[in-house]
Amino acid sequence: MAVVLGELAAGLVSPSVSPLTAVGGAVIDAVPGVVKEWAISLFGTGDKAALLAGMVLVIAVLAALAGVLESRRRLAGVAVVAVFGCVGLVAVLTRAQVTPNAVAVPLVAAVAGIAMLRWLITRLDAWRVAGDSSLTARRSFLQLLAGGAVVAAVAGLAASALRGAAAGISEVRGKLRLPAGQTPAQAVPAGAENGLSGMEPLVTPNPGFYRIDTALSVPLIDPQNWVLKVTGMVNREIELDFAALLAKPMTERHVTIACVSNEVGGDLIGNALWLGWPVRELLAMAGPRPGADMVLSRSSDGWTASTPLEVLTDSRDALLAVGMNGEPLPLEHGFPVRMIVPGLYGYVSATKWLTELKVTRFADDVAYWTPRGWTDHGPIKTSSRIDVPRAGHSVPAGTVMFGGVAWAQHTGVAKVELRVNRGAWQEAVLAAGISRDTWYQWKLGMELTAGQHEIQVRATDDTGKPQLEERKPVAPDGATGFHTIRVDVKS
Ligand SMILES: Nc1nc2c(c(=O)[nH]1)N[C@H]1C(S)=C(S)[C@@H](COP(=O)(O)O)O[C@H]1N2
Ligand SMILES: [Mo]
Repeated sequence: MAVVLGELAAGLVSPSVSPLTAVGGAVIDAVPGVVKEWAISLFGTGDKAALLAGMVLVIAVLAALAGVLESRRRLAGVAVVAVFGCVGLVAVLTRAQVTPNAVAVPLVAAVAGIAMLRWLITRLDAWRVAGDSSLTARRSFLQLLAGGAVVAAVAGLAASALRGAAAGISEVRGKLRLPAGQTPAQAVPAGAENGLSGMEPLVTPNPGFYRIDTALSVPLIDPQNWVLKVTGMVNREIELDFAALLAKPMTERHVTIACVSNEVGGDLIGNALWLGWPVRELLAMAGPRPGADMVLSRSSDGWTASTPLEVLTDSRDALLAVGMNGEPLPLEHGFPVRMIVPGLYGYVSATKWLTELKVTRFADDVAYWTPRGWTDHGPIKTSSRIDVPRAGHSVPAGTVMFGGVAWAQHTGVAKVELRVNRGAWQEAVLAAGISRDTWYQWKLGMELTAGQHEIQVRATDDTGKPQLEERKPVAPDGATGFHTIRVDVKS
């Protein structure tokens, strides 16, 4: 009941941070990289739901513990609830979005929890003294228990309705009209899709786009209140609001972004049509000072990424993106503004809910993941994936069609090859790419006899560099190895 009242109070006075999301956020920040990797590999994009379920379980156990302790010894259970409230308070204080109001919330929750615990124990004691036969004593305890449950349920509904004020931001987003790209996207060439059934779409639809971030609740930013600050080693600090950003000449680009936690053959990668203003234009207005070599981008919830200044100022069209596949950014993909940088993993470039660009040096500043076991630079590694047929499926003997994707962002894919049971490499038919910043589809028909076969794929980039064969884990800078599947060929 205390936790739910806390969420309700937060919804009323500090929507940006609640005790539950603060504790969850602090857990996410505190767990070692290996645990994060393990969570992502086990739960994938359901990692946040899994964390919340775990927290509910821990809260239930603590509540039971507080009850048992308090019924044995006065104030022992109260102490558990008080410590629990302090944990919430400390977590709230560590959040970037903390406000004076937010600090009061865990205190209110703890006081409510302690009061409820004391009432319950008093009535339980009265029931004990009166003896099991006393129906009134028993009823009085059970009524309070049921009352608490009802309060918690109603408060929970109210809190989620307030959270639905997210709906307010959704509505603002729904009404937003984005300008057309003055520099339109490259046309998707004919034959960019290999035509095999079972392939992922060449351009990933927004609802199916992978989501990875440390935000337990999606930051809700009204574009009216959004400003981007350019700070640090610049000749002129800049503040840009949303209307000013939308008035800039926009560029549209297909870019395939990927997560450094993507395992070989994994699905933490997607290709979208992004609309935005090139970051280099904004940086040119600010005028980076000599010696600067990095831009530390920051989100409204305090997450940061370190991107080489050079990559943001060269001709690759790193964008301050406002649009994704013809719509404003979805809330969970960074509404209203995020960065999209061709060629770099998301953790060093793709800051969602963007609020600040600090021009600085790698020697002076570190980004969120750097002290957690990941490198400060993160170019995407050339890789490839087999999507058809699905691993483990059986297919009839004869010509078996294989298909998949390959990527070498900002360099381009030159060729894709497959081999059966570690035999000779056979070159696949590479479809036309949209650009070197996007993935390419490929296909290859191979004659296979009945039995189990191991199929591997590798891509070679446009400079002639083949994808690395050595199997390496995702930390510290991205997995390597060949995607390997087994197919069962039936005679
Ligand atoms: N604010 C914020 N931006 C973030 C992150 C984050 O945790 N917080 N995660 C990054 C990582 S690790 C990746 S892979 C991409 C994923 O972008 P997507 O969720 O839109 O696919 O966002 C990046 N931007
Ligand atoms: Mo990522």
